[in-house]
Amino acid sequence: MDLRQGIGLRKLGRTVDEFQQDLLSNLYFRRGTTVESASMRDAYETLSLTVRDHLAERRARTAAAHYASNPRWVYYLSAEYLLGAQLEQNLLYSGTGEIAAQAVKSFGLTLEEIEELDVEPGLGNGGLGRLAACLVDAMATRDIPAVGYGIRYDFGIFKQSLAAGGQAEGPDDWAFQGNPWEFPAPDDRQTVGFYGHTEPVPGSSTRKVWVPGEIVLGEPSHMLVPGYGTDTVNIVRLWRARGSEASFDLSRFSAGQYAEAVQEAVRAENISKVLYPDDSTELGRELRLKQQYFLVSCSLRDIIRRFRLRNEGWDDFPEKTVIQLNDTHPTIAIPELMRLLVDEYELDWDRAWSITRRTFAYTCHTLLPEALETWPVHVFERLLPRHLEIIYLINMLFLREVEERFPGDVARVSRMSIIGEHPERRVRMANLAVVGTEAVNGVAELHSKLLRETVLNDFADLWPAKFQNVTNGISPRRFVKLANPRLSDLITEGLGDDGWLMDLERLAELGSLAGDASFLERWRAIKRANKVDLAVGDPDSLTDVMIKRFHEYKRQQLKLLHIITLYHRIRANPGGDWVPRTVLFAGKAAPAYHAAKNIIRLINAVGATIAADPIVSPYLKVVFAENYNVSLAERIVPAADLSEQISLAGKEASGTGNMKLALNGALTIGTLDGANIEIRARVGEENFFLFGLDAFQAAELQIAGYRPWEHYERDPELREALDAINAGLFGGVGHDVADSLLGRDEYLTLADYRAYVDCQDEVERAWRDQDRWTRMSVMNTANSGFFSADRTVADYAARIWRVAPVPVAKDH
Ligand code: 26W
Repeated sequence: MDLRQGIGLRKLGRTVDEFQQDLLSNLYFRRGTTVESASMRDAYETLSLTVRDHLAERRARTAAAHYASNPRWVYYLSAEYLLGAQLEQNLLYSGTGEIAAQAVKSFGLTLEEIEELDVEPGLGNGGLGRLAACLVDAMATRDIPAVGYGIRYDFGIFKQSLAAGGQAEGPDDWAFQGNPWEFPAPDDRQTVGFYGHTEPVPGSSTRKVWVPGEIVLGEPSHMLVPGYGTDTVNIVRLWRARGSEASFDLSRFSAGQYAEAVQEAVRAENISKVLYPDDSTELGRELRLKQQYFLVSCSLRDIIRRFRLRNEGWDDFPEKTVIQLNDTHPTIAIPELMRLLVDEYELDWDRAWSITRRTFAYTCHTLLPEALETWPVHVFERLLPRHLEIIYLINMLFLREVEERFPGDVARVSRMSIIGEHPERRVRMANLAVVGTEAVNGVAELHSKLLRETVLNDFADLWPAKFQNVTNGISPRRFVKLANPRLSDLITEGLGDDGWLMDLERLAELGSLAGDASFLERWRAIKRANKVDLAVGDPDSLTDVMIKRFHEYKRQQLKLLHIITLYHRIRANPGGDWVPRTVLFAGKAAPAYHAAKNIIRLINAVGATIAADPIVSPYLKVVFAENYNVSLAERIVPAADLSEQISLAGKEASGTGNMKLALNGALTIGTLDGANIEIRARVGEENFFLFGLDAFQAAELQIAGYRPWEHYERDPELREALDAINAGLFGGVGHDVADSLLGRDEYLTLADYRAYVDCQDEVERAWRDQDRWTRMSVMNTANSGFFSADRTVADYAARIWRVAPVPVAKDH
């Protein structure tokens, strides 16, 4: 029996009876209890462990295949992962869904009631974190050897609740009851240093010894990332900070100084205590940089440990390793690899730099200047003194290259410098990321174009070939198959098999059914049934959905102005033939982002006013679904008729909610921003509701001088809406929102108001012809196959990672 190949392992139940046996033995042997005294928690843990075993068995064969083939690895470094609830996914990916349902039934339970206990690890804020989860899912599905590295925050994204219509935040102790989906691996602990000073190394001009002032431990635990329709199971390895053994001061404890005795351990654990809930504004908190370095230091040591298991010389390192930086958050990895290669492995600087540059790639996920991270030099000096020295040397050699290429162009040199001088000396992480990587990509065509032409233009001039685009994608398994089983079954029936789940462009074949009346009837019935399940409003009303983080550039405030306009129109003509509409908002605002929180408060105030209005409420309903997360998205997306993607053109890097909604047959009303442009190009202009300024026009208007007041004066409906807010019509709430719109209106909300409202009238005209609407809906799903994360990963693999799939032998 060759255990290394994992062959000959105890067979896992594949029949209902065998699965029942496995459940019982796990209840006894791993939960230490019996059926009689088992709790629902026991049922959840037992079922999870039983399903996990199926994936772990595949994991063993995957690890064996990867070890044998010594492949080129993709390491995805991300400060955030929004993995979603695991049980339902793993039942699907392990192919045990049916037998599990039967087996638990024999214990008088249903999968649905057990899944209630399946919390989702909310280890992310929004788009960036969820994209990371979709990409690691697609890497496994494409048999790409990969590891996702992240931080195991004790507290994830805050729990949102509404208090008096405003957002209240509560701690998210997601693993309070434990987490059956992770494998702690304390034996792979790493040590991480902070603070301290550096000392020269006699005889070396580049090497230094760093003497940290503080040491913490990084303890990993990994979660399995199964591929769909394949036996590959990759992992996500999440690091948790622990105090070193010596961190507990027994003498102080026995002296009764209990808090002091544990303060060092607490200080250490604070590093991975909580996720920073900001998704667009860098706060520059030192603890955040500590988190980023903690993630990077642990991960690079683990990557090097894995490399040296199968490889000798360092020159192979960039051949066997590609590290993708998910935005600038893990960029400190570049000077950290230099420190390890030069200081610890004693490579000379140039060789180390050549290895480092060829190892890393950087994905930028934003265009907002305030989201581009820069750290005060004095913070770096204190926290990471050796890294600052290395950054200075990298910068000096880099600027020499710039001066050679653009002689005398002092302004360009200071723009490109990794160190910004004014108003204070700061380390520009985006500049460092571009200088220290082989490839830089945006996440949608417009975004990548704007990166090349604006934010990173100087670098694109210097290294044009380095800049790429890889348009985002989503996992069709989670956001179609699991979220919308009714639609998935109809698609599989229409296409003849479920191969589309791994080859999403096959959805195009649905186009031929768009003219089939009975198919359209069933398509419409499924949407209605999903709306009944969601139960937020009249299932026959137009379900108008805006689900995403709150930010002024995403313009939830514009949707609000439309709602108030409808309110006035209906009150002005109570008997009118109005299209019943349910507007559903969901999303969190960063706790310190007061302008966004004011918009949430006004949405709920307007919703309450409408609900209490006997004239309007029969036609219009505004709902705010609390605590938006991956699981809630899976419930809302299948029930949406209209997808709101109304950001100011040039601001939304890509969007991924737009893709999920289009794939589930929602029609998009949107601007020419991010991936909206590519969605419209693929689904057809006739199947997309376009409005507003494009990115060029918006920039022009801001340069030319924008006076929002003029739109107020010129447009009576707009004036009526803003006056209503200022008159306190909605519970006296919203003055701050109205003031900012009539003041700066930084995101041209008033400039796009008229075009948006007129476009919404177009939407209503289309909705009145349900056959036409349903055909448009089918064409959206049919032509959105491009937005599969599998295609996104195939693009990264071909153009940036240059990796090949490693097949995993099927189980004998
Ligand atoms: C420094 C604080 C901070 C934290 C997170 C700044 C910026 C971020 C993220 C980059 C914000 C984010 O999630 N960006 C979103 O990334 C998605 C995936 O690529 C895109 O689809 C969205 O358009 C983009 O807003």
